[in-house]
Amino acid sequence: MRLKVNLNRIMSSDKPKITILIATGNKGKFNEIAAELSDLPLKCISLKDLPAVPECEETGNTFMENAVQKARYYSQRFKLYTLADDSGLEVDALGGRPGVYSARYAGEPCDDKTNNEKLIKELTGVPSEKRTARFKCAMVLVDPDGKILADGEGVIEGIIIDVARGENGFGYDPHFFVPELGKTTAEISREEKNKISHRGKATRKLKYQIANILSQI
Ligand code: ITT
Repeated sequence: MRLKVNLNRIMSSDKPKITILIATGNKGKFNEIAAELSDLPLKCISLKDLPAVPECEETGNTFMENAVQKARYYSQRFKLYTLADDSGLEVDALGGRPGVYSARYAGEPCDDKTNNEKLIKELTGVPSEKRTARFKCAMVLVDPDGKILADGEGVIEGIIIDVARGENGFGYDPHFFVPELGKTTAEISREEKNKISHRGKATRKLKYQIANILSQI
């Protein structure tokens, strides 16, 4: 209850209280996270607003390990409050792959197109009832010294379809079909995706923690 009161008060204040670096090189991710946080008194900036630095290595075995690694790396570089997410697709028929390797599934160099082509090729002959999959997202906010202030995870279940559908979103969205919607996550708006997606769920978990932090500033 106390958290709710704080959240309402915080949301009604329009002057940014802190700047948060959303540390991702992925524009689709940035837009989804910034939209979800847009009613908090924060200034969200991206890596594109800052001088270029070498990309963070991602050597963790879990999404959360990688999210923490990215957030700490960029917070230490820029001395800013930093939010990072690590996310990916787990496909049951592929033993959970591509998982933490989702961004580079097709090997280097790769992009959404080559990653999707590899995914569909690997699922050749797998019937639709065995094409169950999920997007997972782990997200963390650290302070300028790398101390974890907030964290959260989110999941969305779906099925991988062969033929791409929709123009929105990014990554594997055109092949990720959500049975309850009868649509892929590329066929819905950013607002609709945020309501149900792994990233939307993780961002909302952080949002309440961030609002609480802001209420004390
Ligand atoms: P940063 O590390 O710079 O944040 P990235 O794209 O490399 O950007 P990840 O390492 O977290 O990010 O890899 C996530 C990959 O998983 C992403 O590139 C997509 O291929 C896939 N993915 C994650 N969330 C997705 C979503 O909402 N829709 C479609 N594909 C998604």
